[in-house]
Amino acid sequence: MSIHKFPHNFLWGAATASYQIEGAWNEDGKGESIWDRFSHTPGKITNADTGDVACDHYHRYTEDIALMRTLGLKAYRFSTAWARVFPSGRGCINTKGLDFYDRLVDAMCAANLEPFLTLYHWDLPQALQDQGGWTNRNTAYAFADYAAVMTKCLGDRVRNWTTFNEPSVITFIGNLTGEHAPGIKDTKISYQVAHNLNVAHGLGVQAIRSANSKVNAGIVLNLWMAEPATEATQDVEAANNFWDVNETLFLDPIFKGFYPPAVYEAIGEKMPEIKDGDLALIAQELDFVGINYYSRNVISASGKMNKIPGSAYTEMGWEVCAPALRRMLVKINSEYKLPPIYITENGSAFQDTISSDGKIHDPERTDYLRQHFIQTHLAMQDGVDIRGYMVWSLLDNFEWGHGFSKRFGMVRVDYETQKRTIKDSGEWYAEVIRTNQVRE
Ligand code: GCO
Repeated sequence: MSIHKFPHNFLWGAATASYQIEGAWNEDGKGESIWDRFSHTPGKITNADTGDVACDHYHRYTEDIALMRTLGLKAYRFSTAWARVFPSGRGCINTKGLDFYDRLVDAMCAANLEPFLTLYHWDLPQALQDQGGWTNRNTAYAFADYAAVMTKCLGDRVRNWTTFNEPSVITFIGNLTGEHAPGIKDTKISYQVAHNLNVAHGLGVQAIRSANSKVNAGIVLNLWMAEPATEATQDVEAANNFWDVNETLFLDPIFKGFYPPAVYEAIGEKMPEIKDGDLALIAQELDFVGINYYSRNVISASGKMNKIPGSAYTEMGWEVCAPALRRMLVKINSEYKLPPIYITENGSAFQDTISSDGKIHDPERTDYLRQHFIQTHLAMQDGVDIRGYMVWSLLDNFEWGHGFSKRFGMVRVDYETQKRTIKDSGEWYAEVIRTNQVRE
């Protein structure tokens, strides 16, 4: 049995997001967000679930940080709710909202947790959406103002700042398929949103650095490796083109300073309006990049394959394919000049049951993590500079359109009682962190 030993300072952590865990949706002066509006709209969320209460983290954060200490986490990736600090998106600051994050960060520091703060994990203030949201370039400037205030307030304790979580999901699930807030279904709008998010990222990095030049600035991108169904030329070409059109919309402008030709060819007259200077603004040098990985897309000349014979699948219907994580990391490491990488999300949803001993035995979730940790270690041996790993997720939480029906947590949340129970996968992860190694 081989053992994968990680570097001594490898940062093992877990990730969450504000709307998915905080609750207190309209408490202490918080403004409405697009996810409050979306989840309150009938027909949008499974079982009509909302994030109104979620994991009640707003009130239970000290208990949750104690859980992180029990697991021995070294880092915690969380996001701040823009509308809790700027109820209208810009202008007057809600000091109670800022105070919450001040207390939360203090509690992380007291627990020796390295904070990784994401400024935008999808919960735009509704007041800004009412003015066009991300289709309106002015939202990018409001984002920069929000970034500056947060960095001024927390930058003395938070060293790692992420502008956006998964801009491609914001773009396409929120503005093309409409399955996420704000529920728009328009191709041209979605590409203008993508560009405005890129611009907001550039402005946000500048704002973070001007507020505190000592902090690290980055972005979190979700990348699904595109792989050919067979080695046939037409499948290989289809897979390469699928990646070039779908996975480069943020990677290329941020790390190469231009949109790739494949995107221009694919969307033609739907290309967004790009102002002079935008591309240089977007390509701010970054201190780190977060990569979220869950699975891959298998592509043939006739399109994306839905089911791969012989593969296991999670509750989300995502193929379990850990080797594709390694292949994707090696690919981007060879094609881009990247800063140090953190795996900022990786995890799996499986049906959990509480056994007679009160435990949650979740071997599939443990094995999913084991496989992906091993592939990450192999990628590091291939020369990819990976500094840490944030498991998605610490807690079961509000899984967007799926509501509470999908459980990703290493800690189970009983949403009726808010009781937390560490699952076997959490116990296993604690041992990985303690020993800093993974056994095959
Ligand atoms: C994402 C988001 C998370 C999700 C998780 C499971 O990557 O989609 O960052 O908020 O909950 O990935 O889908």
